[in-house]
Amino acid sequence: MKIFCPKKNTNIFWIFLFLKEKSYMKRKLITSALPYIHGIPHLGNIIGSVLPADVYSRFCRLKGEKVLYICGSDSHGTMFEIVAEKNKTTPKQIVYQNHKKVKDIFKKFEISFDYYGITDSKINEEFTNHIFKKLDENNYIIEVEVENAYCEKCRKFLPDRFIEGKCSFCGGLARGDQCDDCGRLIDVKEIIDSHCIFCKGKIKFRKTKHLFLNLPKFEKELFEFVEKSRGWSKLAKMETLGFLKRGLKPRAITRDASWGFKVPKKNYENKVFYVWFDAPIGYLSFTKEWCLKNDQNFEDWWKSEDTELVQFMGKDNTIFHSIIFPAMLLGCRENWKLADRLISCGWLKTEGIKFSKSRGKGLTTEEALKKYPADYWRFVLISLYPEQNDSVFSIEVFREIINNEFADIIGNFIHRVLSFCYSNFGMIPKPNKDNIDHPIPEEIKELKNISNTITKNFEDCRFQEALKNIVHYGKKANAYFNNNEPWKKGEEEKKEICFYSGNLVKNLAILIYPIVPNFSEKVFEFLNINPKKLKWNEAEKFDYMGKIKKSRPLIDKL
Ligand code: B3M
Ligand code: ZN
Repeated sequence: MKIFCPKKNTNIFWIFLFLKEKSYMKRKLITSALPYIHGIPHLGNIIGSVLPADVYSRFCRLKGEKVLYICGSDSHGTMFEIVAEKNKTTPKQIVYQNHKKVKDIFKKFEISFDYYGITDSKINEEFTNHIFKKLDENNYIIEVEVENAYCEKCRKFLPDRFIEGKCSFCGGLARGDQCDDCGRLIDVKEIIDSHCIFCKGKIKFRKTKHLFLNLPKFEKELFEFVEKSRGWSKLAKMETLGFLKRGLKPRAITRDASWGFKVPKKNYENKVFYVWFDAPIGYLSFTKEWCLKNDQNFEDWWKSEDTELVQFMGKDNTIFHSIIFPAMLLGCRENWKLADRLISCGWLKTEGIKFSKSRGKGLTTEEALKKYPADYWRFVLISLYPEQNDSVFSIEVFREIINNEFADIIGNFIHRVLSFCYSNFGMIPKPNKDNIDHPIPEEIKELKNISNTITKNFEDCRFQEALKNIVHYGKKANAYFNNNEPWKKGEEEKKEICFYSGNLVKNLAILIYPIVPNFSEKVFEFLNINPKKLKWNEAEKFDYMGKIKKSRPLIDKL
């Protein structure tokens, strides 16, 4: 690949390069909410956290940043007891059997984790105990006598998830401490007509002691943390400020259950940590596990100013990441890093209902991948990314987006240009000009501006907007090729149009790479470009020429 150097007549260029290099040095730790694996993830789980985090990780890597993208299976919680009971097996068995399956599905979905762990790990247990002990030493843990739900027929305390009823806010289905329909956290005592999910028996309340994280003690610090935060998604910020303004209450961190990490404290031997206590600690543990495997320094990632922590999640997970987990970390007084950016998104709905694993709603990823390749799903899901409002998925919408945008605009442009260049020159030809950068056709200048906007969209985690602009880019690129009618032109002009169009193909393939990496890699193959050597900023350049391969249509219309 031939590269043209910018004019080196000012110091500004070097200062710019220096700053750019510096920003490259910054480490980026990217996390996506840990999926519960009592079932197989559905499309809502993919769009809710792993896909946007993957798109962002791919974008940052292309920009040359040092990225560590971690995630893992959330393997505790009472749902496992329910599923195990239904399947006449143990939670442990369900966990390890599903962990393997889920990992495999994410792989097929081209999710580029640097590390995918599981919260039921030794290191996570050590971290959980450590953080608990620190919080306890620092007097942030209080013992509270509570009245908890008890089923007399089953003769046991019922953890939240074993209770169902009507949400007192919206009348929807409340399951445990959260309403599935409005997403609000609710006190199980406030659930209307609450009953035991095993025997359908009515629930009684009995006294028992639990450990609580004394959240009100963190109010001031948390306000400061949220107020000075930058680059959070609107949803994350709104939700968090609303929650803080309503005033914080202590939150239980233990449960009367048998599956989970045992609580290392006298009189609590028969209880386990609440899943939301050890799950976010998984972010630390997975980083540590990765560091051990890769000979890296763990503290660089979790205690250094030079690391930016960016966390992705669905909106129902926001408070755990913006309030509770930060309070747990602050309370250790050990200088743990808090999230720099929190990106939460709305829900992907189908027929007006949120996708839900436990209620068996929506397509599972397994089913989805049997129907169409991963890139098709990635394209559609990002196009529907519920950045601020919930969005609705249907197979008709899917078909429309694939046919009208992915196939007709992007795929078609790429195939037409490459076929034309191949049959005329066997290559992206060099135009007969001394300086390719001068003068640039007006249409190409406009496209350069669009690609700058796309870069900004990715930086801001506005992925839906990014894809919208990529499709717009594809449209404009198509127009450039069509309006210039190279097939009617003489040799010289034809060369110039093919040169620019070929570069538009390359640039488009770079811009869309974070969203549909497989697709782009096929385009790079036609262009004889090694994708491993590509950098994001090459998407603005018009300097590529060279032999190409015969292309073929990449996206089949549905
Ligand atoms: N497992 C919730 C969920 O899958 C939960 C996220 C944990 S992130 C630490 O929706
Ligand atoms: Zn019962």
